[in-house]
This record gives sequence, structure tokens and C-alpha cells, in this order.
Amino acid sequence: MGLTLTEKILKAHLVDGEFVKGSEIGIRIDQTLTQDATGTMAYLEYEAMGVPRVKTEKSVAYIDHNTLQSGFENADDHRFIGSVAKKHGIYFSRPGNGICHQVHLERFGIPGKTLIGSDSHTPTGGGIGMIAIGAGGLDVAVAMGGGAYYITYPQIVKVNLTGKLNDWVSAKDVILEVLRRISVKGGVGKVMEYCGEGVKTLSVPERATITNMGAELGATTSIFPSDEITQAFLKAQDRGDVWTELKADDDAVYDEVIDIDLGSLVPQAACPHSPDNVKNMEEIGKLKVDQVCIGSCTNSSYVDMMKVAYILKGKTVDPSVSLAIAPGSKQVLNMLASNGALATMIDAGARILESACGPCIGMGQAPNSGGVSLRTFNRNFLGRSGTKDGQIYLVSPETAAASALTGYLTDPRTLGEMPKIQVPEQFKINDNMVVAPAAPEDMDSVEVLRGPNIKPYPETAPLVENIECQVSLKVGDNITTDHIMPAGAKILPLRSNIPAISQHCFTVCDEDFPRRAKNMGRSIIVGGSNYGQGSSREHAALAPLYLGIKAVLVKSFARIHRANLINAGILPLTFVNEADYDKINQGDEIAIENVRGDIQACKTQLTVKNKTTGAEIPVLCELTGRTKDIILAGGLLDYTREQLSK
Ligand code: MIC
Ligand code: SF4
Repeated sequence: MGLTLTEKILKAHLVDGEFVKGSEIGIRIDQTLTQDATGTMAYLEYEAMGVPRVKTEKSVAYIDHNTLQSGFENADDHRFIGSVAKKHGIYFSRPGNGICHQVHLERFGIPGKTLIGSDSHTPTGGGIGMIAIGAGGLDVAVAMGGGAYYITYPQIVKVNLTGKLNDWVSAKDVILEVLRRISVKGGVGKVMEYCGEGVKTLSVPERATITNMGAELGATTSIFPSDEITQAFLKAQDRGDVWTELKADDDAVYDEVIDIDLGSLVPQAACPHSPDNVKNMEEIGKLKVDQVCIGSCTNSSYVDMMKVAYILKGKTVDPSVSLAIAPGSKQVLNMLASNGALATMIDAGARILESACGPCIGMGQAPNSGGVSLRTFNRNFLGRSGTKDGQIYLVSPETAAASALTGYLTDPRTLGEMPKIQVPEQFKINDNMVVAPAAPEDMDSVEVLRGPNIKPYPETAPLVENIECQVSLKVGDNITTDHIMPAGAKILPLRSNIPAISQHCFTVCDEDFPRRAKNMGRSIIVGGSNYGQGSSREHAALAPLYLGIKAVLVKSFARIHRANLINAGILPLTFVNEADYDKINQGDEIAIENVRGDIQACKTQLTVKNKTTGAEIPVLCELTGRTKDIILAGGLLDYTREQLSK
């Protein structure tokens, strides 16, 4: 029986477990990446493990999220990350060099390698045939220290592409179509493997748009084969030597197949407030637009930007629209500057932003009250833009640029003939904003620079015998990490200060939650299905840990968040019967008796007693040998310390 591409790469990296669907496997990690919003914590955790030099083939620390420096905090974190990177063998991509995923694809990714990153859009690397997975910062720290990364051996979905995209239809419309079909939970526990003759019609940046936004499916990752198109891209980056051909066997067996005829797709948009609320232009109808933002790790490549420049050439942005453009990397920005495309954008009235995440994570450019903002980004969760009642639509760069000119949501197919913009045969290469680490013999002389906002990891404790407490919060379905731990310009600078950031935990849903939870001392949270979707931010587990949350009981979890809860020593519980969700309310007193003993004895079904109503609720606590030990120890940090001391 032949193998899928995913299986080939996972097999070559397997260090623990067996290839049985649904069971836990440990894989060797070749490369890691961090960004600054998760990086400070990840490096504090790495330091706490006490491994002097990273053991990966390549680890890169990027500064791209917290680039709005309205106080000392972000700049201090950048300095901390830069110094820690230098000391421990990590490459440092300085602020201004670009968004981690864009730069990693351009300069560091290698087909067939494994990559984990403390950012949920790490699967961008799947665009060149990597197994690239988003993870919590602590998992990345462990991988840097040479530890394996654990995932559930996934279901593998064949996304069979046929035909060719019509003019003005974009890679963004492909991933929006997948989201429309299978929803933000459709990918949980799965790898999306793109195959079929349609693959050959897509360039590397287009493939990367698709694998990047595959994160919104909840998928473990997404991957394309590595073929002559990948080779040409890598050659154009002066990296042809790292290319290898990779593809699935012809007789590979998949768990599921999704057929997409690229020729049948039309421009679409994800409507507020979920990436899977996808509609075409007719369905949306006439829509006045206040703001257009072009960029983010999904759509900020050179080719995307050149299409935008072509559309804007000689025109002026509609007077009612604010157009912001953030090219994805220094390489892209520099090439646009050299060939005149940047001048074209400026001429048309675009507000040019630095090469960073920017408005995608609410770092500036929040729309006006109730404003409609078209964005080429990947997430439109409520409040993420920084404006609570902002109406965010996710669209392709073509649709965004066309709409910026008219002031209304505009189908780019009305623009006439489409230019043929190709991936260049040679990109402009200059890695002068990437700082190499100190040589091993010099590392002792590198001083790690810590600012006053950097506070230690919250206190942890081994799992208690009995959990007896109240329910401090009950929430519904599809809670995102942007609900649990909001981002934005005001809160992001607190990423290295858990006591301070925890004061914002869940405030999008309930302003009083942080105070209530802290007063309760210990408590649990109850939620619906797909709890914790979205970002990889472990702060969505560390803030609850700090506020005394002992367990989270929900209908189902998103993958990375569940892992982050375990890493923080918080029990992830799911209802055996989803209808029991109605039997437990905010404020109820609960008890989970002998929880430590039961988990030690590998019992997977526990009972939550609702002492307020008398109901007995059966819940699942599915932990494997390793995750069981992590929970018993009080989290991954304690577990890793225990292991290292053995
Ligand atoms: C995001 O897009 O939500 C982020 C900001 O990049 C996050 C990481 C973070 O919260 O720092 C992600 O996607 O993991
Ligand atoms: Fe940055 Fe936005 Fe990409 Fe997250 S999704 S890495 S915030 S550009």
C-alpha cells in the first residue's frame, strides 16, 4: 500500500509511538520558529529547562507582532529575545524584516523537514512541502531543547484539485471554499494534503496562502507536494540546493477526499465574525466599505502586492476608504521599492505600513465604529480588529484592491484583462536583518537583557487529590483564543507579564471574569464545542492558570488550545453526553472526587458532581501516558524538569 506525503515525512521523523490513527506519536523537529508575542514566554520556558544550545537544525526568532512601541514593554521584549537568541544558538530576525511565516518560507523552510512554531499559521511552510505545525510556546521550547513534539496521528484528507483558476479568482478563494464546505471545525485531527493536476497551476505563494489559512479549519496542518514549481521558487531565493522532490505515492490511501474544480470557483468573502461564514459577491450584495487592509501572513507575497499595484496604477482610492498596505517582508517591500510598485501604491493614496502583522492582530488601524473593513487576512473574530463592533470581511488582494477604488465590495472580475504576474526568477536577497547566534565558545559572554515588564512563569502545583470549587464562567460554542486572551495594541505588550495580562482574560465575554475567578481562588470554566479555536497563544492557558482555573469542561476542544491547557497543568474535560452542558451553570458548586487517583489509575471517565443541583455528570479525561504524567506533575515545565533530573 502506498503512502501519502504526510505519512512519508511523519514516518521519517517518528521517535515515539506507533502509526495508529488517533494514537499519540512523537516526532523529531528539524526547525522551530517563534514570534515576539509568544516568543518571550517561550524563551523564558527554554531558559527554565537549562539546555545551553538549541538542538534543532535551525531555530529562528522573529519580531513581527508587537512592533507598535507605545511604551517600553515591546522594545524590552525585542531586546530580550535578541539576546537570548544570540546566546542559545537561535537566528534572530529583527523588527522590520517581516512576518515570520513569509520570511521563513522565503529564507529558511526546506521541503520534507519538520517545523513547529509558536504561532498557529506555521503551516504556511506546507506550501513548500514541509510538515509545519503550530504549537504552544512551551512545546517549541521543548523542541529547541531536543525533545520530540507530540501530535495525535492524524486523519489524512486528500484535497483533489482539478482545472485552473479563472482570471481574478485567487488562492484565497480556494481556501475560503474549503472553509465554506467543512467549517472552522472541519479540519480538527486532520492533515489536508493537496493533490491532483490542479496543483501544478498554483505558484508557491498561492500554495502558501492555502496552507496558511488551513489553520482556520482547525487542521493539524496542510501540505502541498514539492515539485518543479517549488524548485523554481527556491532557486529564485538562491536556495535551489535545499530542494527535493516529494509527493504522495499513486496508490496512497486517504481517510477522506474533497474534490475542488478550481475552474468553478468565484471570488468570495468570509463575512463577520467567522472565517467559515463564506459567501459570494451576489449573496453579500451591495456593501459600503470604510477600510481596506492588505497584508498579513496569508496574502503579502511579492506576487500579491504586484497584483494590488497593478489594480491601483494611475487611480485614486475612493475618498470614503482608508487603504492600508503592509508588504509581508523586507524582501517584498524592497522589491516593490526598486521596481516602482511602491510609488504606484503611494500615488493611489495607500497608507504604507511596516512589514509586520499590524492590523491583523489589532496593532493599529482599528476601523471606525461599526466600520466595514475588507482585509486579506485570515481571521475576523469579533473584536480582533480592535473595534468591538467592527465588521470584518476576509477577501483576496484582488477583491480588496478593486473595492478600495470603488468604496463598495467589488468583484475583481469587473476589472478587465488580468495581468500575468509571475513569481520572479530571482528575488532580491539580503539577509542583513537576520542576526546569527554567537559561536558556542562565545555564548557565556552574551548577557541576556531583561526588562522590568518580564515576569516569571506562573506558579504551578502537582494535580490535587480532589477538585472542589465553583464554575467561574460558562460560555457557548466556538470560543476563540481571542475571546479567552484578547490581543491588540493595549494588551499585547503584557505578553511577558502573566499577572498583568490575566486581568484581560475573557473580558470580551464578561468584564468581571478576572476579578471573580481570582476571588474564588480555584474554579472551573464550562464551554461548548470547538473551544479554544484560533491562535496558538499559550497565554490563553497561562492566564486561566494564574486565575486559579483547575479544569475546563466543554463539548469539544481545538487542538492547540487543548495541548496548551495540558502543558499548563489544567485538566481538559469533555462531556460524555453533550446535553449535560445544560446541567451545569455559572456559579454552581462542583466536585471531582479522587481525580488524582483516577487519573493515575488511567481512568478516562470521571464524574463531575454538581453540588448545587445534585446532578452527576460523566466526563471524559482522555490522557495518554505522557500527557497523564504532565497533568500529574502540574504541567509540561515541571514534567520536563522531572525528566531532565532523572
Ligand atoms: C494570531 O494570528 O492570532 C497570532 C497573533 O499570530 C497568534 C499568536 C499569538 O497570539 O501570539 C497565532 O495565530 O497563533
Ligand atoms: Fe501575524 Fe496575523 Fe499572521 Fe497571526 S495571522 S502571524 S497576527 S499576520
